[in-house]
Amino acid sequence: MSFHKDFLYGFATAAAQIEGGGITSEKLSGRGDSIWDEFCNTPNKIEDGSHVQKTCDHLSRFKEDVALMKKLGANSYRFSISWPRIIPNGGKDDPVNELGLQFYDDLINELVAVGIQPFVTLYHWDLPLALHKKYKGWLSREILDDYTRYARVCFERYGDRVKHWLTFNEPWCVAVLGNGIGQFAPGRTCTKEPWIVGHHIILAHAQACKMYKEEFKPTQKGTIGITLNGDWAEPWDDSPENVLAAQTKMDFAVGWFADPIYLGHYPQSMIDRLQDRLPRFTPEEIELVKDSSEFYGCNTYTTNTIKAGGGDDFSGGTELRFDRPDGSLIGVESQLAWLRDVPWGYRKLLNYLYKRYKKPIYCTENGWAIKGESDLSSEEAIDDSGRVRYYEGYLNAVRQAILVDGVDVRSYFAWSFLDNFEWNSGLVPRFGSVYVDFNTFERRPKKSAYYVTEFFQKNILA
Ligand code: PNW
Repeated sequence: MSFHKDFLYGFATAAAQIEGGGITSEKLSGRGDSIWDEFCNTPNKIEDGSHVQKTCDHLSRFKEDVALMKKLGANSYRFSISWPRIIPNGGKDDPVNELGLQFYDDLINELVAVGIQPFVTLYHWDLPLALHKKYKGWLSREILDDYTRYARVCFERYGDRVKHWLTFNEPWCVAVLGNGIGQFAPGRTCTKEPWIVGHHIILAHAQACKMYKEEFKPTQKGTIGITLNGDWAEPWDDSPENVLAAQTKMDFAVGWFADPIYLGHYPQSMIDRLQDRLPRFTPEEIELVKDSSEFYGCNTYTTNTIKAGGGDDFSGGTELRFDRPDGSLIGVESQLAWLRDVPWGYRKLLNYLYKRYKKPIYCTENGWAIKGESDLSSEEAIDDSGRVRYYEGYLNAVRQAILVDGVDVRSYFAWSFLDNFEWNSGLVPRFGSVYVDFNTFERRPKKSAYYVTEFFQKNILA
C-alpha cells in the first residue's frame, strides 16, 4: 500500500469565509447578497458582530495567497465559488456578473501557473438572498434548475482547468444548522423542513452530476462528487443499545446523504423514526441519485461517544458525548464546544466509509481551533503547537488508514488556509494555518502550515 500517485494536499477555504475586504470593495465587485449578508445584518446572530463583507480580503489579495501556498509547497487548493458573486440574483434566467466570473478565472489561472490544482466547491452555503426571498431557497423544488444553471456556468467557464468538482459542502449543516436549529443562515427553526431541504440538495447534486458527466466530462475529463460532514460515532460502552445508537448516529449524520447517493436508499433508521417527514424518492429520482457521486468527499473534525436515548431527531435520538464510562474524556477542548482532538476516530471513520460506500475518498476538510487563540498576539499565535499536535495525530491516522488498512484516500486538505469568518461564531475561532490580522489583513504562516505540507512531501516521496 502507498499514497495514491496523484495524491492532492494543501489547504481548504470557502468564499464567504475569506473573500470580503469590506463593504466598499464588495459593493464594487458586483456580488449579490447571500443569505449570510442578511444573517449578519440581523442583530445577535453572529457572536462577535462581524460580517461576511469584511473577512480576509482574499478578493484583492488572492495572488499573495497563492504565492504563499506555493511557498509552503501545497499541490492543490480547495476553495468555493460564490454563487451570488457569479449570478447576483441566482436564477436560471438572471444575468451573470462578469467581474465575479473574472475573479475566479484569475484565481484559477494564478493557481495553474504555479502548479497548484484547483479543487472547487460549487455550494459552500452562500445562497443568493434573492432565491431565499423568492421561494425560500432549498425548501423549494424550483431551486433545482437554478442551481443546475449555476453549475453549468461554472463548468463552461472553468472546466478546462478545474478537474475536481464538489457539488455541495456539508448538506447536513445547511439542512440542520440553517433550517432546523437556526444557528446558521437562513436561521429557520423547524423539525419538518430540514428533511425537505436535504432531499432537494440530494436531487440538485445528482442533476448537476448528470449534466457534468454527459456534457462536460467527455472533453474536460474531470471528476465530480459531494462532500459530507461526519464525525466518528463511538459507542459509549459495548452495551447493545449504545452500539446500535452509534450506528443510528452515523445514519443520521452521514447515511442521510451517503446512503441514497452511494447505495440508492435512505437509511432504514431514518425512515423508521421520521416516517412521513422524510420525503421519498420516485424510481426515476433514485436512478438519478444512485451512483451520482464519483468519490466520497470527507469533512471531519472530531469523534463523539454515543449513548442511546436523549438527543433530538437530528442525532436520531442519541446523545453526543466526549466521556467514557470511567469518567475520562476522549480529547482535549478546542475553542468550539463540538470539537475535541480524537485522532483514533479518524482512522475508524475512514475505514467505515470505505467499507460501506466503496469509493475513493477525498479528505476535503479537517482542522482545529485552539482554545483562546484569539486572545494571543500574532507572535504568540503563529507558534501554534496545539494545532501541530492535532495535525500530527490526524495525519498519522490518515497515513495508517492508507498504508496499513488499504483505504483509498486521494487527498487531504487542512481547514483552513487562513484564519477566517467561522459563520455564527464570527472571527473569534481561528482555524487557519496562516494567521490573519483582521484590521490590516496581514498574513503570517503559523508552524502548522509548514508541518502539514512537510508531512505530505515526506510521505508521498517515501
Ligand atoms: C465546516 N458542527 O463546518 C465547514 O465546512 C467550514 O466552512 C467550517 O469553517 C469548518 O467546518 C469549521 O467549523 C462545520 O457543528 C460547522 O458539528 C459546524 C459543525 C461541523 C462542521
